[in-house]
Amino acid sequence: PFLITLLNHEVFIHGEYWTTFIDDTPQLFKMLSSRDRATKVLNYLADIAVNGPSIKGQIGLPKLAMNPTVPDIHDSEGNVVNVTNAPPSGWRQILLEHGPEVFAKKVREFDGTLIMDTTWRDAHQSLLATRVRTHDLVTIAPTTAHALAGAFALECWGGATFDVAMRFLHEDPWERLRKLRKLVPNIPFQMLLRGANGVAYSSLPDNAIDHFVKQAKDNGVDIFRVFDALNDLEQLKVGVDAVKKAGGVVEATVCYSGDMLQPGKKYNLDYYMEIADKIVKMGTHILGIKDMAGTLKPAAAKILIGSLRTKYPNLPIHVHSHDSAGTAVTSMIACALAGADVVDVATNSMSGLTSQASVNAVLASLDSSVNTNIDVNHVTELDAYWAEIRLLYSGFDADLKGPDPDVYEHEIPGGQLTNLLFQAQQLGLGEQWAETKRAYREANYLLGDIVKVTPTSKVVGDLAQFMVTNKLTSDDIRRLANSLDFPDSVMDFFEGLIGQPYGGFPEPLRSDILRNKRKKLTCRPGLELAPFDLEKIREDLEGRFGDVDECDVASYNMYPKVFEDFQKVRETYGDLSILPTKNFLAPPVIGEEIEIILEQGKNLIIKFQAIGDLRKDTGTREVYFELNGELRQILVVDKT
Ligand code: 3PY
Ligand code: ZN
Repeated sequence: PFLITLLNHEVFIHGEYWTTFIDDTPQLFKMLSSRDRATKVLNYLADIAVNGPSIKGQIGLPKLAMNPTVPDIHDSEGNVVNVTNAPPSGWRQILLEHGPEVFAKKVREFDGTLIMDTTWRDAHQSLLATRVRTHDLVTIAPTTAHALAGAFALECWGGATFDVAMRFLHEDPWERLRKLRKLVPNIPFQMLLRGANGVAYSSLPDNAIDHFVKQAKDNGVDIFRVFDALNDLEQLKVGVDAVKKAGGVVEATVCYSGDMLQPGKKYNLDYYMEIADKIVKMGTHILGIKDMAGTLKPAAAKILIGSLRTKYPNLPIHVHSHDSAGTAVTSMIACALAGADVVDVATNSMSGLTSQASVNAVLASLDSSVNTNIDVNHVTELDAYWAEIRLLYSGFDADLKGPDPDVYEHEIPGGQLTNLLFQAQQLGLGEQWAETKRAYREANYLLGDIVKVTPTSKVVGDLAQFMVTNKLTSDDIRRLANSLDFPDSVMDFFEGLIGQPYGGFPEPLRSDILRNKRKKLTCRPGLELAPFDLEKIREDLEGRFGDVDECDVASYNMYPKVFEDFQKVRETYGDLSILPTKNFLAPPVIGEEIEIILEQGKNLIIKFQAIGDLRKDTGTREVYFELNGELRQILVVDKT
């Protein structure tokens, strides 16, 4: 991107540049911010016209060659609902009016089963590599506000969506949140917060977590599902305290790992009841149960939720699951029957496999006398949009064909399962996949049979891939531990940077792996980290990137390098979230007309006309467009 600006700079065009030109010309970046938005979008279109699709991980072009259609939803008399009207009031109004305590109380008192729709976060994180863009969420948001008005919440933020938005989609996660919030004033928004890690992969100083959560709350998040990947309560508490300070709804969560009904399991009913007890003492508005791998069988769900219900009659219980083993619908029903107040579902076309249970399947499976606060016809109508979205993002869809019963053995979380499969498929080695799953199971046991979810799942995955690539067995790892070069995530884990695992670290493996390279932390990592000087960070960012706000500071704190790269891309391409997804993912074809809505009443009509010949001396091409009737040409470096 920087090169494009440089090449379009008049000094360069006139061949008058000097060797320190870039260093001497800081306004190269400044100049970019004054260029009009249209030119920036043209820069992007010109680049992909010459160099092909640019989004990492995409295989092939979208199977949908048009923009998805927003379906109509109908009221009980069969009239089309005008979704530009204000949506019916929902649970968010109760929250705003009465605050988190009363909200939680009313959720508990609700006579029926509520749903949370995960389509905007976990469903696409699990099925489409987290690639669903703001543009497509914003397009369906007004209809969703009407169709799902009675839902407990929409899960729409946090988890992997935060860094993927900046890293791969070149868009600002905070802008996504604000845009959606404006369009959905009635349904609570839920986010996934990784405790002391925020939305990153390891601990940050406590003040950075507080700062991040405050921005999230102020910009639109209502309910925070807070978990720690090792169920390390010290780590969890950092996130819980941050949400309390920010005034959000706390959903402190127990991570459920493996099938607790299998005899001899480390994580059994007693374990979960003990963790839940500590969470309740910590103070939470809602108790979350998070079955990230989909190993919570219906029979276990009945026992676990039933036991929690009996012990905590007044506490709302919210259950999350994945359908990797094919049991999510029955498990969610078992949870509802055992007394869960809220269960997680996804729209049909984005459900099943490694995602959540299908909303229609759950609604159909519940006894018809159970009130779900949801109009089943609206849910069905809404899904037509997502069926098209699934085709639009086909380039990120792993070729998973059905349930994986091996999940009870390897216990790979939903999102990671598709990711690892996708990688194995790209390598084209059928055998590689079975081997990866076996190695994952072995790696888990080597690490001490830990709870596996981001970021600990990455540790297990990295160790598994290390074993497969280097053809190492568990015995080899133990025997050679003090001479092998382990992945960083494995070193971090053994150092204690991700928290303390239940039952402690396996020895002598820990000492052998750490040797004298790393120390052994015995307290939570955040206690060793100096607080961030937020004022100084802000000033530094302002000096480098111009206008920044507190959200930018929070983005930088979570992912410094990703944020810096994102700023540079934005200087060149502007706000790419305004571009329809078809044109974001696929190069334009000659003669194609693209309509971009900048804001209400301000449209760009872009017609792609031609690509010029390659200039051998500079390796560039001119790309020709018509922009609102005027000819525009853009110079692009040909990287093909
Ligand atoms: C995340 O942390 O991103 C997860 O989805 C964990 O389940
Ligand atoms: Zn999940």
